[in-house]
Amino acid sequence: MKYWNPSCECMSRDEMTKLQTERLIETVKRVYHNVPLYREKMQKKGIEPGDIKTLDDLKKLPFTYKDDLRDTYPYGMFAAPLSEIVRIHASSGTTGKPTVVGYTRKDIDTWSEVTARTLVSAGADKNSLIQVAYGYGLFTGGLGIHYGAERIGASVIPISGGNTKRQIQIMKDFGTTILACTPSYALYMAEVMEELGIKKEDLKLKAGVFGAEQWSENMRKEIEERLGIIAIDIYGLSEVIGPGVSTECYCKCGLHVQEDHFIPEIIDPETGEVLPPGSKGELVFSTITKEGIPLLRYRTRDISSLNYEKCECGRTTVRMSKVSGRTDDMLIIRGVNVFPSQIESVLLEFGDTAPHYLLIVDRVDNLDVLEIWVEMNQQLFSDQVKKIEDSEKKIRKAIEETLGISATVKLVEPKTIERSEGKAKRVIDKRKF
Ligand code: DLL
Repeated sequence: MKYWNPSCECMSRDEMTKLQTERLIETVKRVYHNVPLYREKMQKKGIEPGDIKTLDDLKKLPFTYKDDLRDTYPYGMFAAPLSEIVRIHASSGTTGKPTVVGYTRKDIDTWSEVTARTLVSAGADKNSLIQVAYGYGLFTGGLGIHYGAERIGASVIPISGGNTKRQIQIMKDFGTTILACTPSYALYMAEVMEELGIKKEDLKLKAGVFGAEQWSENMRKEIEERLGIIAIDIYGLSEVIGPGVSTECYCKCGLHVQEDHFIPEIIDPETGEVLPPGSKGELVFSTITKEGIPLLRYRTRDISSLNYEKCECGRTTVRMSKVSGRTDDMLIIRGVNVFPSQIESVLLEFGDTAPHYLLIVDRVDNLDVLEIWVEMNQQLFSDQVKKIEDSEKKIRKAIEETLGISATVKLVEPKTIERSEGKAKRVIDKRKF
C-alpha cells in the first residue's frame, strides 16, 4: 500500500487551496463564536469572521501562544462543550500548569486518519505488527499512534515506554515489524539488544516511526544500521493534535504536512512576518478541521522551512524540513518537554537553595541525562554533609514528582555558578543533534 488516502495526500494544489479556504472560514467562525479569547483577539485587530475570504487572509489573523492555553487553563480555549469532548490530553506548559487539549469524537477520527497516513508512509499495512513504545497517558504519543495503527487494521502491541529488556523480548517473540518510539529510545534499545546478544537478523523489524524530539541525520544512520530498518521522522504537537501533523515518506526529504487538516506557515519569530517558501523560521499551524480545540496560527517555536515542490513519492502535500531547533528554551529530555522555568519553580520551593542554577543535559549510552547544579545558601553550606545530601534527595524527588523526569541534583557552594550580566545561561546541552 503506497498511500492511505491518495485523494487527500495527492490532491492538486488548486483543490487543496479550495478545501483549505472553506475549512479555514468555518474554523474562524467557530472560534469567534465559541472561544472568548479568540473573539477578543480578533476584535483587538479589528477583524470579523467575514474578513477571512482567502488563504491570503490568514496573515490577518492573530497568533496563538502556549501562554494563551495556560492563561485559560484548563478548558478556556475549548470550542466545544465538555459533553462533546471524549478525550483529554496534556503537555508541559512554561510554568507548572500543563497545556490541556480536548478531542471530540470527530477529532479522534481525524487523528486516527492522520496517524494512519503516517504509518502507511513508513510502509505499514494491515499485516504489520506495530509496537507502540511511546508513552500512553496524558502524552499524545502512545494513544495517537495506537488509533492510527488500528485504523489501518494492523496489529497493535500497546507496550508503552520503558522496561527495555521486555520490549526487546516481545519485539523478537511477537515478530514486531514496526517500532514506534522516540529516536533516542530506539538507539538505547539497539544497545540493550547487543548486550543481550540479540542480533538485528533475529528480529522481523522493517521500519521505525520516530519523533517527539529532535534528531539528526547521523542518528538516523546509526539507528538504521544497528536495527536494520528504515527510520522515518514523524512530527506533531499536542496543541495541534499530537503525532500525525507531518511525516516523512520513504524519500526522507522533508515531512509531508497533512495540509487538509493543518495549514503551516513559516514566520520570522521576531517580527511575526510570513516568510516565503524555503526560508528558515518559526513554524506556525492553523488547524482547520478540529472541533475540541481549534487553534489559529499557533506558534510552535520549532524551527523549520517549507517546500511546495512535488515529492518523488507522488504526494503533493507541502513538506517541512526536519526540525532543526527551537526559538525558546524548551528542552526535550527522554521525550518529556521541560522548561527551565519549571525546574526553577521547584528549586525555589526549597528554602535552603539560592536562585542560581545550571542544567546540564547530556546523552550517555544513548539516554538523555539531566544534572541540576544549584547553589545552597550560606546556612545549609555550614551544615553537616548529611543535611546537604538529604536536601539533594528531597529536590530530586520533587523534580521527579512534578516533571516526571529523573535528574541528578548537585548542591554546590554559594557563589560558584557563573553570574551573567545579560540573559542568564542556565542550560548546557551537550547532546549532538
Ligand atoms: O511530542 C507529539 C508526538 C508524539 C510527535 C510522538 C511525534 C511522535 P508534545 O509533547 O506536545 O507532542 O511535544 C511537541 O515536540 O513542538 C517539537 O518541539 C517536538 N517534536 C515533536 N516531534 C518532533 C520531531 C509530541 N519529529 C514538541 N522532530 C514539538 C523534532 C519534534 N522535534
